[in-house]
Amino acid sequence: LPSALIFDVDGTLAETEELHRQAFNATFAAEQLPWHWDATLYRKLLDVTGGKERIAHFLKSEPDGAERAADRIPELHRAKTDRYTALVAAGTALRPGVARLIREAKAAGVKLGIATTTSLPNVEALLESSLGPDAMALFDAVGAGDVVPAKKPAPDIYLYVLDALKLPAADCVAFEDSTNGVRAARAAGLPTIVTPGLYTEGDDFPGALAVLSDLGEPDAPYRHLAGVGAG
Ligand code: XBP
Ligand code: MG
Repeated sequence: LPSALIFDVDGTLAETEELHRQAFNATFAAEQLPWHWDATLYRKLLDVTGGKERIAHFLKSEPDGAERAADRIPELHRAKTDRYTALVAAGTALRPGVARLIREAKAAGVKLGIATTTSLPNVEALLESSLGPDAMALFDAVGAGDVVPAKKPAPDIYLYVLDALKLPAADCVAFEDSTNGVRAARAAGLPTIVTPGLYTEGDDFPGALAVLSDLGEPDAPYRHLAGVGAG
């Protein structure tokens, strides 16, 4: 077995990206900003990871929006995080097989990590609403948001988590749903299993160990983990 499983959050643990989109749009509307991100535009905007970075990138294509709002990004993003955590706390299901994999890895003494570009309050809200109030304690290392300066596809967040786990990349497995995520994990040296989701179906995942519809098939994770790790 691998020594640790390291999970991406959005799209991998749960289909949260629609809730992020909703939270961004509700925040723009509440602030009387004339922006609305439909699903087609949002899919393109996901090329830029991180909510603050995503807004800044969007503003480059808004001729008069840029000057008006650029200095308000941190404030807008805080309001978006408040909206998103409230949406998630109302109840969000994990993707098939995720809870079982976490539970069985824990029981087998395999360590667990989180490596995400999303903000820490969002991770806590998702995990506590889906796995219970003590969910964060299941994880031996959590890397989220601005804890590293360069977000995915840079490897930094995965290197941060590996450093916290004190494990070599080759002994661990990363779980991702996006091209940016796979690039980050592979650049950190991690074998990476991909479960594409709503916003990443049909994308390319160069270097992935396996691309699976989800982790729900009884044998799926173990079939692909069998040859990986320190054993
Ligand atoms: C996905 C992202 C995040 C979220 C928004 O992260 O790109 O930016 O869309 O989160 P991952 P914030 O799949 O790596 O978890 O607004 O909190 O940045
Ligand atoms: Mg993701």
